[in-house]
Amino acid sequence: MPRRTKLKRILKYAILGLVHKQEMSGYDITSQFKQEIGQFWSAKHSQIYPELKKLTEEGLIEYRTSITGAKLEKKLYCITPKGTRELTEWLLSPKELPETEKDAFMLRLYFSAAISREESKRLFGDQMAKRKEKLEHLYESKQSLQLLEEQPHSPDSPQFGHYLVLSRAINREESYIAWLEETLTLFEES
Ligand code: FER
Repeated sequence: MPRRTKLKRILKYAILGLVHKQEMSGYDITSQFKQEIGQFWSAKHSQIYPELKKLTEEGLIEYRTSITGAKLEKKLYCITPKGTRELTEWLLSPKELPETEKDAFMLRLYFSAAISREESKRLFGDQMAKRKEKLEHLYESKQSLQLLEEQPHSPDSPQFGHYLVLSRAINREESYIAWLEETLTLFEES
């Protein structure tokens, strides 16, 4: 129960962060959760619209209505000064370390005495292939970021935050793969 409240609160800041960057429709915001942000912080379509309504009622965001077609209206949201204050307050108040993320692969390893060495090796091989695929995707994202801007690694770049999240993900996956490779050699040796 407390966990759910916490997640909802974080969604609030994710939305504030997005509309702080630029004016966005509900659809734009949902798309962001399907693409970039969704890679490390997922949110469902069904959570986003109620949160937008709530944030509007709280005066943290506001919208103007834009007419796009003959009858099509869409709401374009932007952050209010009060919303910006809450966003920056959240950015500046780091909390305790979150619980270690659930990892089903770790759980399988923990109990792997129940399967044969060959089967364990297959489990590792499968994990390695998936991690390598993820790493490839991350490298591609990093390349796109560099195409967008020459110096995303500069703290002055508007893409710097994106670059940091991406470089941390690459660092994590490279290290994970190195550990998988190292562990596979243990299977070969004994
Ligand atoms: C992105 C592509 C992938 C991105 C983040 C990720 C921030 C993945 C992050 C992770 O696995 O932690 O464009 O942008």
